[in-house]
Amino acid sequence: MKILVINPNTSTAMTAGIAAAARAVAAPGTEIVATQPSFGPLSIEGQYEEAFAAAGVAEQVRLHASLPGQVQGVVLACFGDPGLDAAREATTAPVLGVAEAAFHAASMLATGFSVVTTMKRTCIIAEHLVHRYGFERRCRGIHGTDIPVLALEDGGAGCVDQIEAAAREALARDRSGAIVLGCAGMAGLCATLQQRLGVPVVDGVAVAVKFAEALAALGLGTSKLGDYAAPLPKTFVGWAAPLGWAAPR
Ligand code: 2AL
Repeated sequence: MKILVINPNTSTAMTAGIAAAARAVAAPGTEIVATQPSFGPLSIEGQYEEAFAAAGVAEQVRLHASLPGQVQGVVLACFGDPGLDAAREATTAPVLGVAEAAFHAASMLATGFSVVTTMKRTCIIAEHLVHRYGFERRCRGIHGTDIPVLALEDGGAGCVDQIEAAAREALARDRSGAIVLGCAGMAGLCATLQQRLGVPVVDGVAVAVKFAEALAALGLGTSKLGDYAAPLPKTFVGWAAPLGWAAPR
């Protein structure tokens, strides 16, 4: 099966790191196709940037996943899950956001989890996601490290001690049993952190790939009944003109 992994930011180094993390967990018969938007911010650390990232996700889904059977799963590899609902309208494949997938996985591994993320300002965005997905009773804290996303571009080895320290403090302060990594750029650090911390450390990229594989293998895709129905055929203007939904699709 083919899984489209979209890095919603435009850092090609981060796309490569996310692709490697996805391929490391993918089943032998799974092809990972990693991509990123053709426009938008190099990293996503606020809501202005996230607005562009959501449009970039819609662009990539339209280009690579909007025809029936084109891919069997889609993973959005940014912790804000930008454009998740738009992506689900635009494809019949299952679409997994890394935050939503990580919250589900962590909730099956511990009664409560803590999120350790990048810039402190993104904590409120993550908090909105916790509410949106209904994980208020499982998420016991969201902790910013003020590590810039692009410091994780090369895999983030230089940041691992700081993330470990924040995770230790979170586990103790929140009385949590698991850590959710709050940035797709942290994917390559997951095994090291789990080994050091001795608790489940959940990287959303890995669990989203495995959930996508499982749903696709079960023949499950995004519902087209209701608000995830395909977009209406419509003319788009300006730079988005090629991305409008065409009638025969
Ligand atoms: C992210 C992420 O995963 N990628 C990105 O550019 N920003 N999220 C975050 N909380 O830093």
